Amino acid sequence: MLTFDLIKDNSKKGDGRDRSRLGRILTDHGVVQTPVFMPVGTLGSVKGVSKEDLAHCGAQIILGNTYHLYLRPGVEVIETMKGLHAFTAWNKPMLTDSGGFQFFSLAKLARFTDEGVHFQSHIDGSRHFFSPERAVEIQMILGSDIMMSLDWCQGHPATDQQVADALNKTTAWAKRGFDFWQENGAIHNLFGIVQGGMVKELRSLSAEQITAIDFPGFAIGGLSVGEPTDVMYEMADHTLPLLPSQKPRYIMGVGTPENLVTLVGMGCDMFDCVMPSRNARNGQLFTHTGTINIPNAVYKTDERPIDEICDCYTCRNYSRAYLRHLYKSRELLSYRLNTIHNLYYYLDLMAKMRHAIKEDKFPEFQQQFFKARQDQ
Ligand code: PRF
Ligand code: ZN
Repeated sequence: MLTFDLIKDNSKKGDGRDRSRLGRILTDHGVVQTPVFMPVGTLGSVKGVSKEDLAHCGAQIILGNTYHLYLRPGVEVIETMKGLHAFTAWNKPMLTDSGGFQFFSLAKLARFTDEGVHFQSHIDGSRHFFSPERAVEIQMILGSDIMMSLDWCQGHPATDQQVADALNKTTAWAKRGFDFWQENGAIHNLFGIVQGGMVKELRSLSAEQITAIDFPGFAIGGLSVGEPTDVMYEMADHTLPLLPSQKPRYIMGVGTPENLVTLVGMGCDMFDCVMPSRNARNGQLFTHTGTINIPNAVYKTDERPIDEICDCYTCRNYSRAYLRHLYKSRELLSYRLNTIHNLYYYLDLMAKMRHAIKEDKFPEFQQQFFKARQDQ
């Protein structure tokens, strides 16, 4: 069973503007220091990098996707291989998403009913069905340290009626998934997900219903689905204080470095996003003054590393000019080196935030972080 030690909670002091928190999540595969960023390894692999690369980047926990792993290689294979940890040789904590969001992003192929989701494989068109119970059962077989409830993520824009329907289904499914988990030994951990679109009243209602269930942790879903950034912040700011302070709070699929620094200040503990890894493969690299696009001609003979203050393997060894050349030549090494840098940047940013919170300097950290970008 999950233990969450809340080491520090700044919402309890000062003027309430800094609500950052410092914590530790204890799982069967080790400790996770929060606030934490989880690199995305949809198919049980963070694209382009090895577990040694991930360790160098400072990854404490990675995220896998139930939907993808269920379709390929299939639950039977992973069960025979004694679970996702043994299969992938990743022996640190792992979180799996339930599939709720994949059905949303592959919506043409999915049909939602009260019972669950009927969907067609994006690989071969075969027909499948996930009930909230089945989604938990599969994640228990995968052996994920933190499992997510099956939810319904409503896109943006949507009518209040659509948002309310998705919310009601999400609550009913959360209860069913939770009961199934309890009846089957309550092994590992199961998080509930708050929905409610961009409507504060519906966010409040969803938070009330989901937190009435005794999940070991809570997530905010349905954000960063096409709404403007200030609306995303408004919704997160509204919802985070409605979640119990003694349990971890996870905002799903968010976001940019700026988003992370802002949301940590609002009291969010966990994040995941494909951005650092996906953008690396597209040649967009993060630096402390903003992003650079490595194919740009200005880097043709640039001898500097991606970011002069970065200690990652890529920055310690390679020039922008060489990385540009690798990228333009579609060399496989380009994917690995760029991904190492971007993940190191994200994970180091989280480590710096944890340090600042510990030292009672988070507001100053936030200010400096945004100033370095303005000075560009
Ligand atoms: N639900 C689930 N996974 C998610 C989301 C969600 O709403 C999001 C939304 N940003 C990302 N991943 N289950
Ligand atoms: Zn670097």
